[in-house]
Amino acid sequence: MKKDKFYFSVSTNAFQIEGGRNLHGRTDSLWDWFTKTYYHIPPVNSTAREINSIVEASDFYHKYPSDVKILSKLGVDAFIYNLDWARVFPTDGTKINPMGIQFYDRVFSELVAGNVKPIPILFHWDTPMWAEIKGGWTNREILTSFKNYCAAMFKYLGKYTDIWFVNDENKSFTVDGYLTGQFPPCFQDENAFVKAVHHLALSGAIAKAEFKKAKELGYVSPDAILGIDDDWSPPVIMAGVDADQKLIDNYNAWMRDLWLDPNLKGTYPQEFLDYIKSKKLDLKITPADLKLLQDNKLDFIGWNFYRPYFITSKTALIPEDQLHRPPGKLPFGDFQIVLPKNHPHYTKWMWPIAPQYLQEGLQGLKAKYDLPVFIVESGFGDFDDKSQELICDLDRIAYLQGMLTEVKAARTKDLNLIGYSIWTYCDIFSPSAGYRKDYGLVSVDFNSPIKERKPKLSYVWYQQVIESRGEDVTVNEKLLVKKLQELLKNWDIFLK
Ligand code: BGP
Repeated sequence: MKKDKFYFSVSTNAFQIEGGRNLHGRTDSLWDWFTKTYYHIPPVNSTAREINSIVEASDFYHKYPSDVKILSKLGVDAFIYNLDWARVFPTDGTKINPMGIQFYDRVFSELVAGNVKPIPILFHWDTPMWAEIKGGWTNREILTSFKNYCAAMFKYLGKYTDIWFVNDENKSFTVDGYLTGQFPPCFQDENAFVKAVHHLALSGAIAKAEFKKAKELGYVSPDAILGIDDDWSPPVIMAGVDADQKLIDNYNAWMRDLWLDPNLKGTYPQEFLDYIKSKKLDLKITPADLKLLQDNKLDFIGWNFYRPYFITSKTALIPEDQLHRPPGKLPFGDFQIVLPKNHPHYTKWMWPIAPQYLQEGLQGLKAKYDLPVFIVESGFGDFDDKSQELICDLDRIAYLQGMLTEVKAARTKDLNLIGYSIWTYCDIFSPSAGYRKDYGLVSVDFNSPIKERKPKLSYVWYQQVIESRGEDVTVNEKLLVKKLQELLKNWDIFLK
């Protein structure tokens, strides 16, 4: 990987963008089961757009030739892409689907031809159903299948890139999939939770062992790097509540260390080990497991930074009129997450807007791990008005301007930041809000049979930022509108 190269990037995820869910040998993943089973009808107070299936999603499966051209035109250095395990291994942990490999081979070769580095992520929540019916991540057997999957992806795609991740947000997948039950596989089972956490940590070590073999076999370049990704939201004690380092440490043990330490240090935070013991949970972390982790540490950190979390102790009684909603409690830790009314900026989905914690987060990661950090996800979910000829997503630009201003400052300091990737390239299926929540720099008309693509104002703004290599983060609306009008006038048929 090129030293002191900084990557401006965008990221996305197979089950949210690809569609083509039943084509060319592919079979269902957890997210096909979940979206088919729990057909979302928007809640009464929701915005208007229907949420429906991911059978087509943004149809990247057919549209990728246009998308690669649009990415190349945007000028990004990289495209972070969460791969679809079930497309490549549709029936079991051994039989490879040639058309699954062929799809990703085509996408990656076109990206490289367009000067965009593909940065693959191997697993992002979408366990293949053939694995799930055998217990999925609660069953250690999945690790043999995952090993084969890693080996195949490094073999067939290793020539296209020297930056890889094993996972994207094991925390969201396990907490929401095995504790709160909000996301698939929709369990509320602490035994299942701790097993999934541990087996996912081991999957990172197994991926690294396969990565080393792939280097020996010449499938992957010797200086390629393999990372672990997590969505740590830096904790902020709610204003007016006493500072409490013990509370901060407890929060970080559960919301950062548990998801990074096993694969970067080969250890678990004591809070997790105590939790298993005190609840008499059915998980044995053997010395051999710890040795596997220690012998196969990952190389760098993927950080999904959208927002900080405002917190208080779990027992604090905060007057209801100071919060937008009742505190959010997790079934572990001594903290609760709050939405203080005295914080001025939130998104429509009540995600705090506070880019100033980007540098604080980098300082925290440097102090703890001192490894390169690639911001893998960071973006603004909104309900864009797509009825207009020009989609002037000024709120998204304001959010991104805040983030890229912090990125610009962070890069003048020794904070190990090697890349910043916007979530997301184009409008896609949102796990929490279906097609009602837009994150794209490029709009997708989900009602058009060809899922037509059209650049938003934020696309033109990010083009400007990248052209200046991150120096010019100003927002001149008139100029941006003019540029967007120009771009749309020549929006080539092959880009639609
Ligand atoms: C992250 C996920 C992404 C994306 C993002 C936005 O946690 O890794 O896949 O979904 O959140 O979330 P949402 O679309 O639910 O707002």
